[in-house]
Amino acid sequence: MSNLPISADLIAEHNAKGLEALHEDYEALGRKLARTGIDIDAIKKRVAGFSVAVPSWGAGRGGTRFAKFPIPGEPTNIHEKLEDCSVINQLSTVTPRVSPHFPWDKVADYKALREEASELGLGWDAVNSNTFQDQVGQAHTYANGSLSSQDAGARQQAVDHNIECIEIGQQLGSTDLTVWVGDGTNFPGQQDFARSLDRYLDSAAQIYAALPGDWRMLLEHKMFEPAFYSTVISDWGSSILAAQTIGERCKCLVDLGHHAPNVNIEQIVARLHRFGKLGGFHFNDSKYGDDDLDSGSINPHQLFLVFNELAEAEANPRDGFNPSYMIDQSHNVTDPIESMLSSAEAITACFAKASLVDRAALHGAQEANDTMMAFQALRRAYNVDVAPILAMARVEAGGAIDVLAAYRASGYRARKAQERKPVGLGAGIV
Ligand code: LRH
Ligand code: MN
Repeated sequence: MSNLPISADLIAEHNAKGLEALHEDYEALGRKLARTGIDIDAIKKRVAGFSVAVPSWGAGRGGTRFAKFPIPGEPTNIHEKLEDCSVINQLSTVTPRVSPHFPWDKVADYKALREEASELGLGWDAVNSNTFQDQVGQAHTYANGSLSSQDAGARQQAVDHNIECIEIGQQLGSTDLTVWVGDGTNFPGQQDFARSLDRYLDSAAQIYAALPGDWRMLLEHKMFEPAFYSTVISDWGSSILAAQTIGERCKCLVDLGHHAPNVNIEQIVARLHRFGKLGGFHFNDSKYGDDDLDSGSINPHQLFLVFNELAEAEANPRDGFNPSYMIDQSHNVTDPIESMLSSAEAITACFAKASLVDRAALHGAQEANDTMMAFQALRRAYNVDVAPILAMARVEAGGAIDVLAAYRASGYRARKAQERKPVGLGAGIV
């Protein structure tokens, strides 16, 4: 890691101002937790082992169909995106992997890209295919779908693209392929639900057949958008049935924003784990649709309850517990680096709070139908301010006590605004 964008001196200088206060807060919290039999250092150790991947496409400003408002110094290619992802990991110490998207992140030499990322202290998480946009010169359009299209040429093209993503991922050291398709309809009658699903299953089986032995295929369900009447893989039910049909190493990925408002997502997590199909997450938050807002910014309690189910699943792994944790957000009004720093903190905080739950007390109250004490077992953990634990784990790993203050003190974005070419006005996700 010889090419880190933020100087270690700057981080040390920043931390020096807050270290005494941090130790004070940490010891005070340690005494409080010890009174309930919790060893704060054990929780810090768990937090130090936690990590979440960042999306390459989240490093740039996102947009909506109406507009996108670029910021000076935002990245315009995968090389600049990796640099920004390295800043996030340097300061937070919990985002050491990048989840790429193809063809958005296409380069000529993936071995060199892997080396470049490694120099920046980064590895790779799941690769994402893209059969929801037509590329220039593409033989078959995805306008009528991709893996489920009634056009055999489009299906084969989509299968080939996913297999190409696997081959790229192998060069990068990834072992997961995330498959999200926007396939669906806008009118009743436009397509037959059963036949379009069967075409999807047939295409997905061909991708699965090309999966290396140590790889997983993660199916990402989504209720709507870009289709607004029906979506082929619209919910966890369609996803788990497809994953069970396709194969053992085909799992389900839960993007928090892909559900109707008020859906009990934490119960979906418990169900997917129960049947050995919990493959991973795209963390974000939303109030209405697939808003791709910052994780924990709208409904932090839901994020905590998701991590509470993950803690239960980890304690009861059945036939395996290895979900991929990834962020998937669209940063339309903030500096993307600041949003991912803030989101990584919110996600790690929920992981830490879920680790504080007294599971014996919870299970005992559940068995005794003591509803209030069962709820209080969760609420007590949720109410703990775990910030000193996260900051101490960060400092010990070379990160910043206050990630946003350190980032702003670095003047990184202003520096990039001098170096990088300006991004044109536009619309859409990237
Ligand atoms: C679809 C989605 C999917 C990605 C895309 C960028 O809404 O969540 O995970 O491919 O966003
Ligand atoms: Mn997603």
